[in-house]
Amino acid sequence: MKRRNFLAAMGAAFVAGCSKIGDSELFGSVVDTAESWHRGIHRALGMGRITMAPEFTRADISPFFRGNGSTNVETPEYAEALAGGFAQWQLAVTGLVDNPLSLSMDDIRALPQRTQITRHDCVEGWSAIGEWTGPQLSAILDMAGVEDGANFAIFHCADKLSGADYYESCDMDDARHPQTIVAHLLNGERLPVINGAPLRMRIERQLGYKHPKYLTGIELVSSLEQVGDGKGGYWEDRAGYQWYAGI
Ligand SMILES: Nc1nc2c(c(=O)[nH]1)N[C@H]1C(S)=C(S)[C@@H](COP(=O)(O)O)O[C@H]1N2
Ligand SMILES: [Mo]
Repeated sequence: MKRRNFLAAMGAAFVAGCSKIGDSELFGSVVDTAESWHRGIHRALGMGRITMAPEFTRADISPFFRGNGSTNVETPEYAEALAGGFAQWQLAVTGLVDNPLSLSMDDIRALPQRTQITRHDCVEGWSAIGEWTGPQLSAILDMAGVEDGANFAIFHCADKLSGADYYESCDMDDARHPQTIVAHLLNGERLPVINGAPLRMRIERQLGYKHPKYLTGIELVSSLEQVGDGKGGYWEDRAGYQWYAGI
């Protein structure tokens, strides 16, 4: 059964089960909004285990991984960075951390690496399978030392879409998930510009817009309200896309 259908079936079973206790406090708090319900059921399905996104084989890799949204960064700084092989690119780790970091591409490549072949699902109705490599975000967070009170990771990007900064965020469960990596390779090669060179997030249990490209910074915050328009991401702020886009 496809995971999504499974989720829908479990959701229906859950609602059916809960309608018997329809006015209990638990029911009210869990189904407060469709979104917290989605997050709740997604997590509850894990039954305390970490749920992994499906992984595929090399034979499944799409011949071409299209670019979507921004497919370049239209600044002189980016053009210069590209020309220089991104040797000067820095990933800043800031906010609620004991040791703010500024990591070079060499620093990123020197960390233990994870490689995973996953399917990217865009809400616009296309999917592609690719092999991504990079350090787990959890390792970077451990180096920085996350402070108490950090509830979300904000991802800052170099590009603008229609004049506004692209950004995204996730909670600490997704930030520390084993398949959440800071990817610098696609199918064994350095990231193409269209796919977010030199760094992009892979947060594999989430829909495509939750995988920010052209990554420049990771900021640990207590609340999403202080960033952008406060809904946790570029598309969440503008188009009402769900913040918790679990698949
Ligand atoms: N910085 C940045 N990240 C982004 C976007 C973007 O426009 N800018 N688009 C998002 C969307 S909607 C999708 S589907 C994927 C597309 O990734 P791809 O270009 O590698 O296919 O990137 C996501 N991350
Ligand atoms: Mo997308």
